Amino acid sequence: MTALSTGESWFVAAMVKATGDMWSKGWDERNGGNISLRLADREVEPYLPFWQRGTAWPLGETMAELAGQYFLVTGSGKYFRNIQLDPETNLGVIRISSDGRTAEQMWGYRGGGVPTSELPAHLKSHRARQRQNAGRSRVVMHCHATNLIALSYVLELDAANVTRALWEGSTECLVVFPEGVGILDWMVPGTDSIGDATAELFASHPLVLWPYHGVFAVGDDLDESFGLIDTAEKSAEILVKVISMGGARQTMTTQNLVDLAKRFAVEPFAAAISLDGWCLSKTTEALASAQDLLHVRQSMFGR
Ligand code: 2HA
Ligand code: ZN
Repeated sequence: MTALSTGESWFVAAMVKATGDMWSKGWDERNGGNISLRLADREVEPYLPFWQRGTAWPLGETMAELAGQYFLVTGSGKYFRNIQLDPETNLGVIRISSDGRTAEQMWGYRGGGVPTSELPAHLKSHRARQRQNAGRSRVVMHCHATNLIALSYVLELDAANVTRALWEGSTECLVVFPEGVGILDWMVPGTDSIGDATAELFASHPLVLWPYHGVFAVGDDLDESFGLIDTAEKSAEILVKVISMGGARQTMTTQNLVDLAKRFAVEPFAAAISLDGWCLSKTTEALASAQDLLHVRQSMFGR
């Protein structure tokens, strides 16, 4: 039997393309970002004779529902910009053991690598989506999209408000992510708790914002999850420019958004469509007016 090279598989090629594009976008500095892609049994079958079960990493929580599933996952501490140079060192395939307690190394992570530190968030999110759509969502993608992170410092951090802002930032947004963006409080990354909180939000949103950190997306494939982040990030960039130019002087109305949803037959996130625009964080406004007062006092009284 001639050896079938996993490095030349469609799934490794697709991951190389996605991570290279994400690096080029500036979303994945250093070892920032991580991706998991679920592989169907029929897709791994031709490669199984050439894989060898290696290290078994214990999972924080038993994942019985994912038992026997295969995932292509970026390696912990690995740089997206290097994946194209050496996929077998920077990526790996894991199989969730039959008892759901460990992730077994099947391919990759050459030289002692391990799967991403965000593996709990990935696996819990896959599980949540599988409960919902019988496994159609095969990708969980995380990165440090610059403008989405920047917005998390100024927008009122509420799912409806952030969603509404992004919808108004660009006309295609409501059509691309009608279910809106979920948002967490700031939490320590790489933990079971942030994984649980993220997975819970994926039950109702395809995008989840981690304030001051980055964004998570789920999608049927790498193109879809990349496209979701790309669209939201583009809108965030526009909003950053608009806010930097002193704020919007005109924008889409609620009726415009309703008409858009009707034309493209999507059901928009009710809490966001019922808002009358979006707002900056009250804390920021309070801080800004306190600073203004201070400036007035300083200019009037010299102290
Ligand atoms: O993989 O992005 O959140 C590094 C990270 C952790
Ligand atoms: Zn991160």
